[in-house]
Parts: sequence; C-alpha cells; structure tokens
Amino acid sequence: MIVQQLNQRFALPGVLLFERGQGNPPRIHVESETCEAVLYLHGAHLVHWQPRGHHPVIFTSHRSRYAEGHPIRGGVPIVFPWFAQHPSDAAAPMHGLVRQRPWRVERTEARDGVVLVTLAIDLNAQESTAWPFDAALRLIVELGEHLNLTLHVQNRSANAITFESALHTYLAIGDVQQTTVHGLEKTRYIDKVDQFKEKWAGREPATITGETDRVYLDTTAPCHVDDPTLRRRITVSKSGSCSTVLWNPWIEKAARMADFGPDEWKHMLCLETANIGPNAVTLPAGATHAMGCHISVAHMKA
Ligand code: TA6
Repeated sequence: MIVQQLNQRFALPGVLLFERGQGNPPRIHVESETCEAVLYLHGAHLVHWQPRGHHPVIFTSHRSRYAEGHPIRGGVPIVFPWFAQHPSDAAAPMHGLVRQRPWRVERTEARDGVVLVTLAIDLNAQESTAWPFDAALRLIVELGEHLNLTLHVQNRSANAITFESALHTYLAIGDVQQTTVHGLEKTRYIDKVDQFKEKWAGREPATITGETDRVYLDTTAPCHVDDPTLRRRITVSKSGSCSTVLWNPWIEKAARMADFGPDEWKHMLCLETANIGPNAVTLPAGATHAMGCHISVAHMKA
C-alpha cells in the first residue's frame, strides 16, 4: 500500500502521518504531546522514540541501511523465529525471517496521550525451508511518555511450534563505559565472547568494559540502565520473556560493521527482551504467545 493510501486509511491528523523514509521505504512519523517516534514498516522497525523533555531513548546508526534485504542497524529489530544464526541453515538470515520484510498496518489509534500502532505479518510454511510453519505475528507499539512493544505470535500450524524471539532493543547511551546495568545480578548467562561458556553473574551490577555479548537465562526482572553521562536511568520491564541479552560490540567489532559508525559503540547498549535457547517457546496449535517490553526513562540526580 503506498503512502497516500496508508494516510487515507490510518493517518491520525496532527499526530500520526505516513511518509517516505530514508532509502524510500514507508515509515510512520508520530509527533504528540508526550513523545515523537519513527517506525518503519520494513521489519516493523522502531528507529526513534523520544519522550518530551528527554534525549532520544532508542539508538539507530547514522550509517544504517533502509533497503529490502538489509536489516536496519539499531532501533528495535524484531527477531523471530530464531535468534542470531539459524541452527542448521548457514544461508538463512541472521535473527530470523521478519526483520527484513515489510509488515502491514492493521490499526492506528490515539488516546490519553498514547499513540497505538498495530503491524502484522504472516509466515507460511511453504515460503521457507528454514522454518516451515504457519504463524501470524502482530506487533503492538504504544508510544507515549513510556514505550510499550508487544509481540504476539499465533501458531496457525496443525502442530505445536517452537521458536526463539527477541525485541532486540538498542538503547541510546551517553557513554557505555560509564554505564551500569542493574537487575541481572546472581543469574546464569551464556558468554558468547568466551566460547559460549555458561557463567554465573556476580552480586555486582553489570558494566561494559569490552565486547559484551551475553544471553542471561531464566531472567524476568526489570533492568535499570544507569547512564550518568546523560544523567538518566532507563528502565526495561518485560512480560512473556525469560531471556535477557546484553550486547555491545566495543571497538574492534564495531569497526568491522559497515552499517555502524566507528565511535557509535560508545553511545549504544542492546538490552534485549527475548526467549532464547533453553527459554525458547513451544506453542500448541492455535495458541498465541505474547512477549512485551515496557521502557521508561527518568532523570537522575546530579
Ligand atoms: O543480540 C546480540 C547479537 O546476537 C550479537 O551477537 C550481534 O550479532 C548482534 O546480535 C547484531 O546482530 P546483527 O545480525 O543485527 O548484526
């Protein structure tokens, strides 16, 4: 559906408008009394959310691509039905089948200072040998002084399906070297930069002192990201998620990423709401699973 048709059906005058984004794919632009935001239909990819009175909370690389066949670098990639590499098909795209495809708009609504957008995509068994099942996905994005993202997965296959998923959130950070992450203490994690060894997180909050790529297992607690450079605390709460990913590429890996600026690693931290590996979801035929994350930001005292 082209931008003009999208605006005729779904625009909310003065609040939500469809426009041509970078590289030309259609995107939603929200300007309300509580926030501003940008959401691409390509991958149902939120790339910007800035509550009024705050610095942007979502990081997106200045070098990101916005074209078919390429994932957007930053924002909140939607990862489904596998996380990172496909377990057996090296040709299958990283992070699954839906972050590089166009989603359709199902609904837009504004009420009580919150703009709600529902995007949808269907997966059909015959479309992919990597994951030959029928499923319907809905992403509900609620944009206001807080941010809610909820991924609903409905199993439309005749049998149970098993999947991994993630809301792969890139948070905008003043200086990741000064950042502290509370909420993952005393949990188990897989350390992907140390031969995928399973480790035990200590009593201290997590800090970032090098390339960091950890899948924390059986974690459901809210996490607080303290960013003294921007003098703020970002809180990420979640539901329907048992894994939490903490990722920063640091200097060398960032330098190898064509869609990532050389110094951008300092200004981002991925804190991802997920179900991965032993926390993968098995969903009976016809059932629906919901995974949500709720992001809020508060000024820190100097
Ligand atoms: O979530 C962390 C991670 O799995 C890292 O290993 C890194 O690959 C990151 O995702 C980004 O993946 P992408 O495919 O977007 O480059």
